[in-house]
Amino acid sequence: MVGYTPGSEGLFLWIGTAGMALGLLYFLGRGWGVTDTKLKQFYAINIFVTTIAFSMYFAMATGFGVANVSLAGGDELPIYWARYADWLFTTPLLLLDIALLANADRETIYTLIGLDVFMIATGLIGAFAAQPVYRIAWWGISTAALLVLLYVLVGTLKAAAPSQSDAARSLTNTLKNMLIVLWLAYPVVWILGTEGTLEFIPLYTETAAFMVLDLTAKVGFGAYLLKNHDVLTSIGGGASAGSAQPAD
Ligand SMILES: *C/C=C(C)/C=C/C=C(C)/C=C/C1=C(C)CCCC1(C)C
Repeated sequence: MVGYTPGSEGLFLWIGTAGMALGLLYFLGRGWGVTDTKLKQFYAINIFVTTIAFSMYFAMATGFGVANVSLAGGDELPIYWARYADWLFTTPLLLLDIALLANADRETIYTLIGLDVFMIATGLIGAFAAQPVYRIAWWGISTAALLVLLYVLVGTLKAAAPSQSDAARSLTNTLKNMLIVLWLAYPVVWILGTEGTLEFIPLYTETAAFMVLDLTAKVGFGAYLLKNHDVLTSIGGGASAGSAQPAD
């Protein structure tokens, strides 16, 4: 636990740490002096996301945030639990980005966040289960929550589309597609990686894959969102509802 020294996968944990730090500095630099309240809100969210991810990557790279799980067969599995601590807070914030962009109501936001927290929590249980069959069962439960979450998200964004300006709708669509593709990759890496105990991909490759996914889903996603100052400042004041074109 404390004092664990990462193996060769440590390289990717350091790249993740550096990448999150750069993303954080970029958002801080770009957000500096922003006065518009809506814009400030989006900057705050993404600054939080990269701060949390930076801290957790730093923790993992320095050998904190990892535990040895004893499997039923007697094997020991190093589990980087700090990932879940990161995701528990960062994934709701990323959903908030897109929900605010679409002007989603409070109930929808709570539903999305509830499903999301459930997904990460059940994934964490799976990561600590001693029996491979239970690990896979928890993976299934967590993945089901992800699918429901994406279904609710797509429905929400579809309903919001007619009241959005063209620019906001197109930004929302790009971010939605990015989110769907990236988030669906997480359970695949998990089940094929060490957590799934199927041993298709080793810890080294798995750590690299999560690092690339994390950087893209946080820094890439946030940078793309925040590039669009004009759209973000005009949310809610887009094309008049009703007269807007039908959603695609
Ligand atoms: C910045 C971090 C992000 C966007 C993380 C997203 C993580 C997920 C969508 C994780 C999902 C999982 C499952 C659906 C099942 C197995 C366990 C997880 C937690 C990897």
